[in-house]
Amino acid sequence: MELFTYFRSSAAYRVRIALNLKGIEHRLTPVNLLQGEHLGDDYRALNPQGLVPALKLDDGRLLTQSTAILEYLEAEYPDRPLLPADHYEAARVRAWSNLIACDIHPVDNLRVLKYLKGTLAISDDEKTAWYQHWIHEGFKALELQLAAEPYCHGSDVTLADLYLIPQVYNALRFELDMSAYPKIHSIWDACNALPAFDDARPENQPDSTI
Ligand SMILES: N[C@@H](CCC(=O)N[C@@H](CS)C(=O)NCC(=O)O)C(=O)O
Repeated sequence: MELFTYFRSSAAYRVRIALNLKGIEHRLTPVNLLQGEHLGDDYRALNPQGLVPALKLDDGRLLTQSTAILEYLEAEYPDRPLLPADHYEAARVRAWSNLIACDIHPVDNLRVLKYLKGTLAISDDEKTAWYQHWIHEGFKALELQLAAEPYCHGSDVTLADLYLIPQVYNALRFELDMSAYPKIHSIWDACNALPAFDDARPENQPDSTI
């Protein structure tokens, strides 16, 4: 498989972790968001939305949207499950994942920040305040719900961890005060101790120095 990725893309980071955890052979093809490669014709031919990630399967078929990609990988490679077998517990894990994917990530995305800064002319401080506000809103609710022993749902890594860790990376990058989120912080430490997560970290990507 070929994953179109950008080292700091949290949506691509989720998929990188899943590919590692499930032991799926793949190669990474960087798409430089800062240079606008995702908006060019070549990449839009793969994903007309102009967003990373995109996943090219071995037979050439393409998938977009990280949540759809993760669902596909979960269905095709069930040996290392990322959802609890119990349907209620699986729905809780999906709820935490959606809290991040639907309620935090989209409003803090690069194109939103560019619009706020470029079109609406907000200051850098206002941009940071916006960014941190939406993470705090989500993390406050997550902190109350997560098991954190040692992962989001307890003793097994689940999809929720794949969504949380990239979001914490973003939070730390924007110097968010994490002191109110001890559970989230301990999950961050526990996950990063696993090779599948460590290998997927932005700083360990081939395009991190470009
Ligand atoms: N819902 C999409 C979001 C994808 C997304 O927003 N990717 C970001 C990077 S994390 C991106 O490509 N941003 C480019 C931009 O905002 O211009 C998914 O989960 O795949």
